[in-house]
Amino acid sequence: MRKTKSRRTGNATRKPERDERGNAGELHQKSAGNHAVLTTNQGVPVSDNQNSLRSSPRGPTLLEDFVLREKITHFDHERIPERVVHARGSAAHGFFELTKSLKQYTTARVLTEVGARTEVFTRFSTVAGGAGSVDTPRDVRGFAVKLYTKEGNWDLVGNNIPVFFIQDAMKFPDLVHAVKMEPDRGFPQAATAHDTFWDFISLTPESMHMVMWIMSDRTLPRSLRMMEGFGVHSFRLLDAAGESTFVKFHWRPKLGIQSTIWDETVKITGADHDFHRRDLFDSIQAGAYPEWEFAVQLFTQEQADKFPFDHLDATKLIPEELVPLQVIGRMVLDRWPDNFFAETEQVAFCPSHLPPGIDFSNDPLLQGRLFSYLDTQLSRLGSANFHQLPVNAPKCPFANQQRDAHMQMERPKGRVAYEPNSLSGDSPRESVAGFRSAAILAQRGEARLDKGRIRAESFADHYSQARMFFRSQTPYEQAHIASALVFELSKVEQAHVVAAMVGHFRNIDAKLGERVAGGLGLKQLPPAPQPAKPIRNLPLSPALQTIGKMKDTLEGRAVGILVSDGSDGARIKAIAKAVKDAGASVKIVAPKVGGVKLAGGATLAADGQLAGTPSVLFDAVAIVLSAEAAGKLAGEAAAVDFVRDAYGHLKAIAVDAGGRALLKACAISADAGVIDAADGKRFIAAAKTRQWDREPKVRTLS
Ligand code: HDE
Repeated sequence: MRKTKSRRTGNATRKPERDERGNAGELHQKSAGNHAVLTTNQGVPVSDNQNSLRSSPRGPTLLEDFVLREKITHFDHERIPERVVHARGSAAHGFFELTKSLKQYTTARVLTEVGARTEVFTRFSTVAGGAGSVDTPRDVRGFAVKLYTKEGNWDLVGNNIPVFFIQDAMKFPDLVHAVKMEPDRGFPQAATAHDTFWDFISLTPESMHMVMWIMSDRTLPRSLRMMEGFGVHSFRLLDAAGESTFVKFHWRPKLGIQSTIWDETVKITGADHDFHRRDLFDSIQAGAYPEWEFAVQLFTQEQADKFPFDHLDATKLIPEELVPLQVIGRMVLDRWPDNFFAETEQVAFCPSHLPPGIDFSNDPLLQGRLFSYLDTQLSRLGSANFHQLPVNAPKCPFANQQRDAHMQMERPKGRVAYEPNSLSGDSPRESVAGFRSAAILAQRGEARLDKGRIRAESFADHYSQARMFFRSQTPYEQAHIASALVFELSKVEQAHVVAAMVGHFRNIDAKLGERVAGGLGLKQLPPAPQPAKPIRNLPLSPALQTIGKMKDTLEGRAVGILVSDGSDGARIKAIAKAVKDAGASVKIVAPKVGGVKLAGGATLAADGQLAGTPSVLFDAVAIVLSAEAAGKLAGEAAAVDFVRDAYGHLKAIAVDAGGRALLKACAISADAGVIDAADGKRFIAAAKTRQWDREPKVRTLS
């Protein structure tokens, strides 16, 4: 311990050393003050970190140089295999707090001890792209939470969409191979808009419900902080008597859900590859901690028997209108990891990690996942001891007779590494409070088989919930789904794949089929495939909307104010105050990052330079310009794009006279979302939403 300290703080008796320049002017920074002495991994102090050992100043380099060899060898091995899916992710530490006990249903302490806080580590991810891909493709988002409970780790490894593409784990490798870049050409990266994906989907009717979700704006989240999370599968809660209740888990963002629109997303991708990671980082640094409510849907076997779908089928959801959500806790993320690799990259989630009192359902997709994740961690982290990494280790005591293996970090004591034993007085033994599995009796009417590769007939209805989802959306959202489908299928080269997909859409909703066919310019409507089961009109579920569920708030959002030399400082100040009072952040955007000289002569620093800070990075914009600057900026592409995109992406725009002149030069006509900069109240109200009625004026939707 003392050794570590003296190394960190420098040896008090050591004489301060001075930085030096070498023969070719290279800088040798010397250890002094709080700077530790640089050493090899064996603790040997290093005298020169700039030059390798050479036989003469101009080479060659000697094999003897163990300092060089150690450094380069370690570097060569810095990467571990990236996750085959969900490779691109961002994570944060925080806590879960229970607000309502589920004592009646479960023995799990994390769900019964009201007020207790459980540490969590939560990782959000995209699915298809590699670790270095962008944050904003059209893609499902992973929503994985590791809860370090008093009774062992609970990994709730979910997504931001409550259903999945497939019903059986057997199909997962096929699905992933189809969506990933095509293996012969190595593109497209992180995109579904290509032949192999839609070919597989066109032959997989069970995917149709998920297709509606991924083509909706849910896959274009405005922020990771504005996404819902879902455990997807049904799980079981177990009480002390071993009785079980089914449960679905939900996370609901405090800031409400919000999405961007496709054109905006594409441009955000160009402006900031790390859009979501930066947003999460910035909000935590600013103390605006992202927060979610934790909710459950509880139901019995008897209720499940009456559902018009099979809840063990992961392509189905249970509408809130059928089984209401009960909020029982909250999660707050309040600490960014110290080190991205050690924590975000090395965190190992496994849906098989559950504390006593929670249990799995028979969902065949979940059952396959119980195998896959442990296997994945062995290949990714390279050792059966991956649970010893700090981010993965339980925070409660843990002990067993497992020993050895690669990278064993522990030093177990004593001669006993087996059980039962009589030689040790303190070796770990089983407990009545240990994990138990629900004893499930065969359900009434269920086919009894000893073995068989058979898909349940109750999984056969592939279109009814897809229809329910589509028809539950607002007209704007339906238009976005239809347009997204047209966009994606326009990139597909094989005509028979396109035709097959349009056939499926006709089964989901006849008008949707026609709209997509129209958008693609098909000469005739392709035939709809024969459904395995008659399609039903289920009651609609408005809770599935995004627009309908947006919160009336500007909290956590960002507003950009475009300014120039000669801008009205008082006006800028008033807008900034109104925005901040509403809980949003403000960024000043100027032609030069050094800032501007305001009308009164004062200077105002800029947060971003115009060309590098487009309006897609904001939820609403204000444009406060001198008349002279407005004229100048009308000839500046970045300014024209700033204005046109804000308008095209349906954002509120506050303008003073200069701003109005720039809008006019960009041929933008005023509407309800273009507001006088003096009317802060109206601007804030409009900034909280999008000007949906403007959309038909700016783009043709299918
Ligand atoms: Fe995953 N999934 N998955 N998945 N999944 C992985 O495990 C897999 C599924 C999800 O931030 C892998 O550690 C199979 C559904 C998330 O580290 C892998 C099947 C849901 C993450 C794997 C599914 C998910 C993963 C790759 C079908 C939502 C990222 C890296 C049976 C409920 C966790 C890893 C993180 C990661 C397998 C389907 C969510 C390969 C076989 C359904 C959020 O093991």
